[in-house]
Amino acid sequence: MGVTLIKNGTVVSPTGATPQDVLIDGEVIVAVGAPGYFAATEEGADRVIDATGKYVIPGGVDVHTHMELPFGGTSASDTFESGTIAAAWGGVTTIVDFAVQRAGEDVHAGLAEWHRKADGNCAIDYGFHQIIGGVDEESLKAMSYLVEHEGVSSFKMFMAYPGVFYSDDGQILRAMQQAADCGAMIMMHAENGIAIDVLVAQALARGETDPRYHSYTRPSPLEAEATHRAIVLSHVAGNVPLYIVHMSAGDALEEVAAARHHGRNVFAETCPQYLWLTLEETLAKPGFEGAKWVCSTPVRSKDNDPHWKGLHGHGHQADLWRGLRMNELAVVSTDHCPFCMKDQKELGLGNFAAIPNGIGGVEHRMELIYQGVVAGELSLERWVETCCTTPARMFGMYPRKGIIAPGADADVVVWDPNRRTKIGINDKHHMNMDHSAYEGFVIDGKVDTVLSRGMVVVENDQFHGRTGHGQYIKRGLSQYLV
Ligand code: DUC
Ligand code: ZN
Ligand code: ZN
Repeated sequence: MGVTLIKNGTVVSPTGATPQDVLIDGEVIVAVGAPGYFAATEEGADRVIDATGKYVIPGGVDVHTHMELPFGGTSASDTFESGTIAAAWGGVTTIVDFAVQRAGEDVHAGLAEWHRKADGNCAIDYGFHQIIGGVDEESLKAMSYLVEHEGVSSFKMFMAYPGVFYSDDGQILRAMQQAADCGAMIMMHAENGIAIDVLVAQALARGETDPRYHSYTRPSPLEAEATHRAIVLSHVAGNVPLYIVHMSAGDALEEVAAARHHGRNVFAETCPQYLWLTLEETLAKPGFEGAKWVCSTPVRSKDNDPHWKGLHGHGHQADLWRGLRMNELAVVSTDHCPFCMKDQKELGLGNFAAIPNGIGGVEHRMELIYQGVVAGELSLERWVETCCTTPARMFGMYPRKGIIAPGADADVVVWDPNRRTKIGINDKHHMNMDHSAYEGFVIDGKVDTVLSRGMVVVENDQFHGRTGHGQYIKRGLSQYLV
């Protein structure tokens, strides 16, 4: 790989956008200097990337993906190989995926299974969170072991999906106490799954089987209520750091904002689907097409959820964009959980509750949130902060990941604001899916060049990476706590 110089670009960090040159030696950024400062080095450099008129940003960090997740009677359609290649195409250089443990299963075996799936198969670096789907003495002990020895410092729990991943309040409290004890973060899928199951059964009994009922039976107050309950439990458990995943609703966001106002270590992420997609334009399409957008938490109504008008009378999306600006939402991830329509989503023909839950988006997060910058929803700095820097800090990977700085891994994206990206199955689309959730979206910007630990993996609209280049990242504790 040798020495790489990226010159004439504008380096963007959470604190500003400044003209700077970036010098890379091997896998690491060794210096960042004023434009022209490395001119003497240029001749001996192995590669010079001219970033004139372009932004130079840290590689994207997507801390919520599900490659090869067995779920809903099938498995997420991206392997670690196809999913990390698609991620690289989208300017993502680190993912954190979820190893799985269910009730009665061994946590160590679950983690080993995820290593088996990923090792040698990733094009970019990766880490793991651990899902705790069964709380017992063994799994509690394993949590501390994983933090200390395995580089897994965050544990996802579910207040939804009874009979699959669900934990009751007592089990959640117990796991939170364990996390508080070992310094870990609890990640929470906050939806009241017991109440949702009642609404689902009632809808099906009325013959309401179309995909749109997936959202109607998961109304936002049940997300807000679960968010509130998780916050209370985390307080009682000794103020364990709590991170609410895939937040979709303004009323849930209010709960996080209130906790943060009280100085609590309560955080939340949202995902592009909640910022850009609406029930009316996706799930509610005629026939079965809406199945493409069945995910949980659900895509919500534009402005008149039948159960909830939107906190400020303007629907949820405006609340979420504001939350991102205000740091009530600290991170944008994707919850990348792709399923094809054929043979996968089709399992729910005639029964929305049997449609595998998930949307694929790992390739498009940087693009879709950049479009928020173009639309005036977010600053350039905040784009980088929510998609690169904070995810790295939140989950113990900083400053190796998430920043352009001496000593950091040379995970770098050159971003061209003067070109466009057309998303769609016959346009930009590298995920292993037979459709795109963002078909027809046009982005006023484009991934130009992507480096993963100094290696050029995307350049000139070509993939130059290598399966197996990606390394496992042993993570430390969160570096984002107040
Ligand atoms: N939500 C999804 O949409 N898919 C996987 C799991 C989840 O919580
Ligand atoms: Zn979830
Ligand atoms: Zn998820």
